[in-house]
Amino acid sequence: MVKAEMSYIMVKPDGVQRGLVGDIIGRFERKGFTLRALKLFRPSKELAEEHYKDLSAKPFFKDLVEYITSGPVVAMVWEGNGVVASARKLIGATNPLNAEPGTIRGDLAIQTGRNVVHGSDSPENGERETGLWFGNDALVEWEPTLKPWLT
Ligand code: RTP
Repeated sequence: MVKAEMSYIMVKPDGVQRGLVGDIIGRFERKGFTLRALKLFRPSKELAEEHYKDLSAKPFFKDLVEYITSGPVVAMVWEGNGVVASARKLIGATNPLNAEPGTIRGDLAIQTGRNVVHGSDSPENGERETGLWFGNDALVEWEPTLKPWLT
């Protein structure tokens, strides 16, 4: 069996505080991807640093970690063929001012440092981030049998 592709998607603290959780989750649901895990919690500094470790040399790294740990996030795993690239399209450009209208950031944000949502940038990072935020055994196995036209 071909291993399903997974993307780690996270509503960042500004998205939670602004009441955008339902809108953001709804976009992935309506697109047709399958939700495999979801939780609301406030991440530790260590978890945020590990998640963004590839950016640790960037001048904005400290601010980024402070932002991500400033309140609860909604952590999710979404599954489906091509979900990583598709989620990046749904999310839009890193700088929300450059993000197309119709994308999450294009519709809902104006600052790079407060861009409301994260999505894995490769299938490999989808696996890595899923393991980091959930541990693989927390994923819920289920089939969307009522909507076979989406699989
Ligand atoms: P993400 O990982 O959160 O999905 O974002 P991304 O791939 O679109 O962008 P990336 O380059 O990986 O940057 C990660 C997050 O760091 C913050 N950032 N701030 N102040 C700045 O110049 C700056 N650049 C990036 C953003 O929150 C970005 O989403």
